[in-house]
Amino acid sequence: MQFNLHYHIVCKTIESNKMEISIIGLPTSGKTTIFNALTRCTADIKPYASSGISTNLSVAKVPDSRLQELSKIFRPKKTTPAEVKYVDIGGLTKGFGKEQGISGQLLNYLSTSDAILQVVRAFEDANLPHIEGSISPRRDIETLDMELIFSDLIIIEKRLNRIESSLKMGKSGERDAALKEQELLLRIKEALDKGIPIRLQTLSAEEVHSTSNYQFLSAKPMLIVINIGEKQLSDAENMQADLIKAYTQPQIEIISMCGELEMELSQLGEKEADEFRNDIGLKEAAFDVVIRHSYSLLGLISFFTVGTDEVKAWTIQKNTSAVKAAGKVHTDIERGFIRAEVINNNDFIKCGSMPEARKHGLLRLEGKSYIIQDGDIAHFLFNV
Ligand SMILES: Nc1nc2c(ncn2[C@@H]2O[C@H](COP(=O)(O)OP(=O)(O)OP(=O)(O)O)[C@@H](O)[C@H]2O)c(=O)[nH]1
Ligand SMILES: [Mg+2]
Repeated sequence: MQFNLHYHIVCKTIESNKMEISIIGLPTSGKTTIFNALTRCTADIKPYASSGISTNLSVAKVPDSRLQELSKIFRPKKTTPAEVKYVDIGGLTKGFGKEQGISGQLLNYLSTSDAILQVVRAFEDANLPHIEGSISPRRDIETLDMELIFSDLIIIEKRLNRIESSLKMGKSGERDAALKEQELLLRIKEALDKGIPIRLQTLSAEEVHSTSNYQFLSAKPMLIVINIGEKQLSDAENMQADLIKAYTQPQIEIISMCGELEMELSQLGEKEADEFRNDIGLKEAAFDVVIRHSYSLLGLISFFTVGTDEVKAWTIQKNTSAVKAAGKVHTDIERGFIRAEVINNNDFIKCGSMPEARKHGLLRLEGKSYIIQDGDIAHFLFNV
């Protein structure tokens, strides 16, 4: 079976209803600027590279017009969007993974996040020299990949040393498993040594599963954001298309945005920002685009629960069954699951109320194994 990490990486998300995305990139690529744009925060932006690891953390609500529509109909006491946690990791220098490997707090953030958002600098600014002395998004993507690969190599080497010692100790019961793991790690290491990230290596489903605990960075889903200057807006699509051509890989998506402009817009009122975007021909706000790509990268969809108390968006992995989705709402509901009443939100919004939807036969009764679709409204019937 081909390499596919989706399942393992998003299981944490399924439990927490909150996707976690770490923002990394070379110094002064605009990470904090983009973090502010995505979270409407006002973290400090400095016209020089920060020194020492610093982090900004913020939870952003996932914008979803379907949820807003449903809320208008039900007028609930509470409307709860899905959430995404962004972590902006500053102060990385070239070679950050080379000296001791990515370690401590930084490795914690990166390895526990569901996806990595890599900011790549394309904007020109003579007053703010790039650490390499020139602007080259391709080179920077490759540099960062090498850092991720290097970090994975360090983890593998440590583990191989441990396996070696335990084999010498010769506990026979564990020998077979240790030998198998050793063989797999050596194979992954050999490819990493050649500069091949794990996302491009061919591993069986079982092998992916057995290495999922290591949270290898070069296997994580990654959204690459090309940070362009305002003057490059007209050329953004071409630049993006060229990079997509060069980096079509599993687990990677590439978008571009003007970080500085998006940060300014994120501080405006919604209407004002929309008008501004219209004027300069931008179709969608950066935080909408990033969320949409993150969902698709991680294979996630949303479903809704509705009522006069609360209208809520839930994040689940594609191909989740009704009984598992119910378990996300409450474990009791999963345990005592009888049926789900399901309707697509578009159909519901057209009808305007549940009785009307029922009258038109649009409310379906589904069993445990029904696969929840993006935008479904589900009401779970259960008995415990
Ligand atoms: N012209 C231009 N400047 C930008 C853009 N995005 C960021 N900058 C500038 O680049 C500098 C660094 O931006 P930050 O967002 O702090 O960059 P960073 O990647 O967080 O930097 P470190 O945390 O120090 O690694 C600031 O002076 C920003 O104003 C952009 O899209 N266009
Ligand atoms: Mg920063």
